[in-house]
Amino acid sequence: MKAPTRLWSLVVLLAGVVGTSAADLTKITTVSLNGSWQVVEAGGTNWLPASVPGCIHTDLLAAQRIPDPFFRENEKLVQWVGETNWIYRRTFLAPPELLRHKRILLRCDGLDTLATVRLNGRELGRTDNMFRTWEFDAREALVPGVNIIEVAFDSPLPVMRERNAERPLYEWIGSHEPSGRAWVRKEPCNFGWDWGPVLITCGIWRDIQLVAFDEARFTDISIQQDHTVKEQVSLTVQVEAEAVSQEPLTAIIAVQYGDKTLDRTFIPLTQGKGAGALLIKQPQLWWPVGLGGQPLYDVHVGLMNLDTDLLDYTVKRIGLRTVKLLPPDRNQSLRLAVNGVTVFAKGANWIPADPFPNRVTTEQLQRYVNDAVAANMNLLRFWGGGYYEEPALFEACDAAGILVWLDFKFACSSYPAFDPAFMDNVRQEVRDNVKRLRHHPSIAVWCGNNEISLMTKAEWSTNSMGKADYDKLFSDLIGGEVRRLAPQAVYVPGSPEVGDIHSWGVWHGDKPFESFRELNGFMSEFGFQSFPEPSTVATYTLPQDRASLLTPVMQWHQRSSGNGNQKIQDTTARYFHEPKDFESALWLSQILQGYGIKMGAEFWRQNQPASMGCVFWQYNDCWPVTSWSAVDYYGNWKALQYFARHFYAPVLVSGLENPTNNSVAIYATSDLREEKPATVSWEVTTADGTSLQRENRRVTLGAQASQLVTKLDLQALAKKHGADNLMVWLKLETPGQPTSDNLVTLARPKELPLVDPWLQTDLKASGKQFVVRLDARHPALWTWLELKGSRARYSDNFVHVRAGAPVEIVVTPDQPMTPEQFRDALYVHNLFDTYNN
Ligand code: BMA
Repeated sequence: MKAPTRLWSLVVLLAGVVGTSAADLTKITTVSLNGSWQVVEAGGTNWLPASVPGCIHTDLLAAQRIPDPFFRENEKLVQWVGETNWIYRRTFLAPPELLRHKRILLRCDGLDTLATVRLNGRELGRTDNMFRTWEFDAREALVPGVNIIEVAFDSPLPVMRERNAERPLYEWIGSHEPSGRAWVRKEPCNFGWDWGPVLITCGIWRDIQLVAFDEARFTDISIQQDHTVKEQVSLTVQVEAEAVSQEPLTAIIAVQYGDKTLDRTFIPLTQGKGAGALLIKQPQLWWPVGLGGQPLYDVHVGLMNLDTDLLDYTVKRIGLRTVKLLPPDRNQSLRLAVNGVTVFAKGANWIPADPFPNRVTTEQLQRYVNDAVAANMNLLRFWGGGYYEEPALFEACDAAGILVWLDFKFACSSYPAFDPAFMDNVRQEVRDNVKRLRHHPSIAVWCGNNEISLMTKAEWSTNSMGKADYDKLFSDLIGGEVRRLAPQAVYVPGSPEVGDIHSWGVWHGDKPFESFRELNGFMSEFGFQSFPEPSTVATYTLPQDRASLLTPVMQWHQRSSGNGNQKIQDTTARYFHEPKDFESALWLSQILQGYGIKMGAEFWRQNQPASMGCVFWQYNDCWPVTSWSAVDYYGNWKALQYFARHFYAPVLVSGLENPTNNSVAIYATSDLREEKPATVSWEVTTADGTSLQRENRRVTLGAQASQLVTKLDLQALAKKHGADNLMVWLKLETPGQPTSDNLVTLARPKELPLVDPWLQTDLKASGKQFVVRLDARHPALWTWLELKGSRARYSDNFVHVRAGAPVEIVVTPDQPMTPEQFRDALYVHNLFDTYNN
């Protein structure tokens, strides 16, 4: 097609001169209906102010109609909210230019969940899936001037009860949780989970707007990459448009990197469809963090009529990469390969950051992702019991090089795959979300569900989902849609299912941490709980609730089956001495958790490629609670997150003790893509720090490999000083990388005859930061800083301090502090003083 000159100027315009603001120049009129609404209990008259996007609980909180559901056992007091039907409404002015359009849609990006939508009293439609994008024809119902929109939400509970009474669906649920959630396409963990409250909410949880146009608009844009020819990547951009008129349509496509337009093309659309190719020479590939950079390219797409009016415009930010998930073979586990390079996956499982998604800010999401990078993770698994996350979370992962294992939102329950209406609903949900998300380079794996294969048997029964229906839903329907809409994407029907492992013998099976070492593979879940820190516990307790770990309020903020708090206490007693008080017990549980997870993580890294993934359960929390998380609800790093920064470091020295023959194997592990010279050194001391033996060895770290450096035979030293008394201090130094330090003991920490470390603290203020220098006469294990009453970032924490090896920790308080205030607030703890000495 010959391009008129105006077209070329549009191309230039699209490809950078005005960038994304080109969207404002299209012939589509949008009117946002976000903002101030009102809400009332169905049948009532007492309208309260409401916010959109939002949900009923945050509206009731703002109107002071409910207490904070996180405080003590208040959750019980607000259960009526989830049982109630609610009506949202607002008025808005329809400007004349809106009403002049031929097609006017009401577009709802998220309605949670059973909603009836009315405009000026006329029903536009009903919804039954919070994960779908709903569009309704609004043209007939709109009037000039003032309009009233109303969205009425029914409680999902009656439907769940009714349908489950007819045909119960087997599910794993906690004792406070309602049955039958699988009947409703709503965030599964909104009904509670073994780390989350039962706060069944409703509302307009994403944007709502009117979208009006006369000629056409985009309905779909997909981009495929071809990496088969060296030094170039070709893109195939497929475009679909909805046309109101018969007029010919053209799409213009341009790809831009920084402010440089690399290629552009025009595609005439036939019946609203067309595809065009773009070529990128000398492509800069996107890599997971640690293996390379994260360059992002913008694909601009404009839609035009014969007069070259810009009808619609959009931009997709992509990264150039290939991803494969390679099946386990003889000596290698399931593993990811990005751009042909295998990746040892290091990460954790992401859960929703709040029961009320509207409370989660973009800044918070970015911080979580930055914190994952800071802890040397390269993968987050967005677990299947939550919701399909906001673009901001995917964008943060794209920019940071965090790979995403993305579960579709099905978890721990059998689902009614025998019900055609349910299947149709899921099909739409999958289409909406695959189309919305597939361009993100961070998404490495799409996964049908969490753990449903574990409850699937040949036939349906009171404790199983039938295999044929399982396959119909997860392989045929969801898998089929992913293959069709994102043919280059990796899809697996479930986790664990394709060689990944959920290892729960330790927490749910009461096995010792050492049993993590009985398995190799791609560990997509394993975990152990800890309490949040005292400042977080203080947010949901009164002093009397802190009398012990087992008070009713402490138990309420613990949702694991079995007695979770007791389990933490019992496990603490297996590895450590009894903590001297409540706060020490909280902190010690975090050290215990970090100690256990480290044992697994280091072992699996040592054993690559027999293990090629370590993704612990769980990264974050959705409320202040005792759980498996590494970062608590308020974003505080638990000890585990600091431990992860070390055990996930690109270059790691670690040990494997064998108390039966008093030996310690020393491993050096590197995720770097090139070989490196390194020095590994070790020193054996007694628990009071007396040096018994030291040695070092020069090694070549293999690229992306792990090696046994040496095996120390400590028989003689054990005989002389006692095996429990021995500590092996490891160090690995390699140019350009932080030093990796580690400590291995033959005995569990409680057997170590530790002495008072005589810890010395020195403070230096430097701008908004404080440098805390720690020095000790004897080993001070897991030394940590606490700023009472203030939140802060710590460059490290829970570190071992030894005589002659002072440690400096940089503390950045969230709010500025004077040196005096800092000194008063600072507490320095270590393992020794958690005990009654
Ligand atoms: C796994 C997860 C979650 C759960 C966790 C802890 O099963 O998939 O469902 O929260 O274990 O029990």
